[in-house]
Amino acid sequence: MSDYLTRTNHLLARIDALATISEDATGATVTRRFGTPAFVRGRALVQGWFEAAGLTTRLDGIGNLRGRLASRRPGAKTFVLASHIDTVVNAGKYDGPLGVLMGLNLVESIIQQGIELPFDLELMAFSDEEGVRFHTTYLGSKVVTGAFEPTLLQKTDADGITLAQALAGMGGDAAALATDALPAAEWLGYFELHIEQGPVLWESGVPVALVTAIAGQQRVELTWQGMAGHAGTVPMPMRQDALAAAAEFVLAAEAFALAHGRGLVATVGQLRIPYSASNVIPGQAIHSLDLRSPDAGQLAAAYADLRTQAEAIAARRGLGLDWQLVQYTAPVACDPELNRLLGRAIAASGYEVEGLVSGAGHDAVPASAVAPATMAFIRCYKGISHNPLENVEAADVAAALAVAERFLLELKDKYA
Ligand code: HGY
Ligand code: MN
Ligand code: MN
Repeated sequence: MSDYLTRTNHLLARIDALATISEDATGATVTRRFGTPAFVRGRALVQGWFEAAGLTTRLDGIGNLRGRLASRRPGAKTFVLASHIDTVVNAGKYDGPLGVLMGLNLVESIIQQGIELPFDLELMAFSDEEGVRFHTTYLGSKVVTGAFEPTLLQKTDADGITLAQALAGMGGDAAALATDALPAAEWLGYFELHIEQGPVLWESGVPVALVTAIAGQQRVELTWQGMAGHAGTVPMPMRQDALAAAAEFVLAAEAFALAHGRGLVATVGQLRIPYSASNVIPGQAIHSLDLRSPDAGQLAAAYADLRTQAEAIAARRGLGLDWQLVQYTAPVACDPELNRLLGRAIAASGYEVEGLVSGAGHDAVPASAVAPATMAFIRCYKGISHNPLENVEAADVAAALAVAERFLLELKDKYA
């Protein structure tokens, strides 16, 4: 068995161990949202592995786990290897943790081989990439890149707990967030390994690919305000049914994205009806809208068009509409020079060099604002993600590990 396959089996065993830690006490599903006790337990397990590898670790104010391997070169800059350890609800095991534990395996190998790097390596396990709890993503990487906006501390979760309160509850430190940033001048680059979360590599049979760009996102919350009423007595033409209006908009968003081909995607993933009952006409409906495109112009046009359509639906049905932009992240291009080196590592490992655009957001987005950043995608089962069926083949992970190790050695030579 190749050394990489042996190493892969070891890190996949760690993935399985981490996956047993969940907010779901039955263990039937994997959920570790930012700041929850399950998240803290999972992070502690990973921190133990960081320390066993010989990394100097710390937990920063936003709850990121950070492990540093210092170079002997005076004044060395820092190259960051990272991904996230928070999850969505009822998640797969690999989205996030695979990148962190592959990064750890690379660092372990560098230490064991006694390889001297001309730069510091900082391995980061970000605390909140998904944004599931506070509906705004990249909280961990925004702190590290100096992009965290203090107003975010007042954001509340579904239980009315503010981010500031959540930090206090998990041992975080809101006062430290500004100083937890890695100064822009110290960054050498950023590299993230992540499952593709899409079907391209699965269909092509290629185990690993470089990422050329990451799609932009618009996350919106819509609140439809109608009139609750008796399901048996209010004639249909007199209703102001908030859920019917929301449903009409959901289908309009789907139709709009379908009409615009692969570039644009639109998703309504969350919807709630306050005070819902089977015999009550919904008076209010609140739902998300997640719009993505690699093209900033297409994203802006879709956002404007769908907002106009929503307002027209509300007017025609006699409802109020509150349209709140929760978060906007622009599309980003990955660094051409890092991709040149990563492409060389892929080719040298015997694989065709494929470049993919990521429809999923990643912590490489905030990182790209302060440093050259790129990613490598690992083939995953049918491209399924954000789903317990998420899976990888050990051979594909081993292939990506070999490529990533070659990439780090390419960087070593470049900065020697
Ligand atoms: O939503 C995303 O794109 C990522 O999984 N956070
Ligand atoms: Mn992810
Ligand atoms: Mn995800």
